[in-house]
Amino acid sequence: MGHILNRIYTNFTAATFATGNNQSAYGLIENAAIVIEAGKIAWLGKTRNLPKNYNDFEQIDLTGKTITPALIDCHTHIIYGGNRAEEFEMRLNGASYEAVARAGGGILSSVKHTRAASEQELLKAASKRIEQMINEGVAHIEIKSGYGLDLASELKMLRAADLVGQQYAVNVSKTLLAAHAVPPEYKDNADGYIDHICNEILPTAHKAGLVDAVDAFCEGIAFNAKQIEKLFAKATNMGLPVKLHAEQLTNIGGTIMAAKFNALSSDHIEYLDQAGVDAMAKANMVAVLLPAAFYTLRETQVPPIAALRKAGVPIAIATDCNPGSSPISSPLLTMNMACTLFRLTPEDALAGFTINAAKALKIDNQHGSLEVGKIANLAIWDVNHPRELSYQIGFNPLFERIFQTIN
Ligand code: DI6
Ligand code: FE
Repeated sequence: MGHILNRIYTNFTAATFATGNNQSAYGLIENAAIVIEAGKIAWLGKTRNLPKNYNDFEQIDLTGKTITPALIDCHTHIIYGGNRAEEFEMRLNGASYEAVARAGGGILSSVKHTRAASEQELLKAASKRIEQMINEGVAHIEIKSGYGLDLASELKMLRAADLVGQQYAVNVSKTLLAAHAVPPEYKDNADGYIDHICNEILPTAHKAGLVDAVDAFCEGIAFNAKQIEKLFAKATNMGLPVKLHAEQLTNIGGTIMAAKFNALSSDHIEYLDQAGVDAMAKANMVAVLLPAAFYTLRETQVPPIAALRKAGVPIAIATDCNPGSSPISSPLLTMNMACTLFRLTPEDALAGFTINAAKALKIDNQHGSLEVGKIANLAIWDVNHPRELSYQIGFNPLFERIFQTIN
């Protein structure tokens, strides 16, 4: 890992994902060179065309290696207290859903442990997961709250997320997901809890500078579209972008509602229909697919990928790192799952963790592709071709991650 202000790399394969005249798969450039100047990409092209005016820059030969944009995980719940290994084991020993719930399992188990932990304890609990992501070339993580479900605990989670960005060489986007589940204090009163989020949690968290976006879980077991619409109206009035967990288990109209607010993304969307796809395209939303949650829950309904492609909706992929439905900290394994379970191509999977993830977080003006003027956050891999990143399982070929401390 290094932060590098001025340097030249030569003789590698570049997966640029650049828009414009390079329309080859991956935006591939073979025998590429890149000039990093003041932490940004100053030049990129064939090594033989390298301009002479950077003669005083250190130059490093990367023959046999591949450079991609540093990875971006655009959907995680990486901060939480405790874990759910016990209920995982209980279920595999034959315990029913009710038995697990009676033993205190499920989201509310994570809520209990998250409420009991201090900010520092939450950070420490997440450290191995964050290090794993960084070791796989991640430079930007989106982190959601949603295991606090009260004012103090939601703020604590967001502050812990903030600390991740301060204490690790990684950028963080903070998302308020107070509308993740109905807390015990509001049992049978989801409307009352939504009001509490609108009137207390959201304004306080926003005032503290802790909210980059607002998310919610639209599902029979969480909140309906009408309840979330109220929250999204409030967020939009405050100038905050919204995004949604939608159509994961059923279709209750979440994405169509979110599109009315020009949401950044709709995430999961296994049960999205054509009208939902059309609404996403019209609202310039990104589809965030979460194959590790699909895998863990042993789902069978695959997201409508052909329809999304046809409508031109960009597809991002993310880990959904969380203690219940997606206990994974590996973007590379997630990319493999996207290919094997969803039949995405290796190019789609890598685009999903770079340029399209950047679009889902609205950071694509500075991140997500190798293009002149963008910040030089790079992943250098010990592979000959970017397709190898999705192909190998349980294998991490990262050679070096370049992370700039500029913004
Ligand atoms: N969808 C999910 O699959 C997770 N949250 C969400 O909104 C479940 C999170 C958990 O079980 O802790
Ligand atoms: Fe999630």
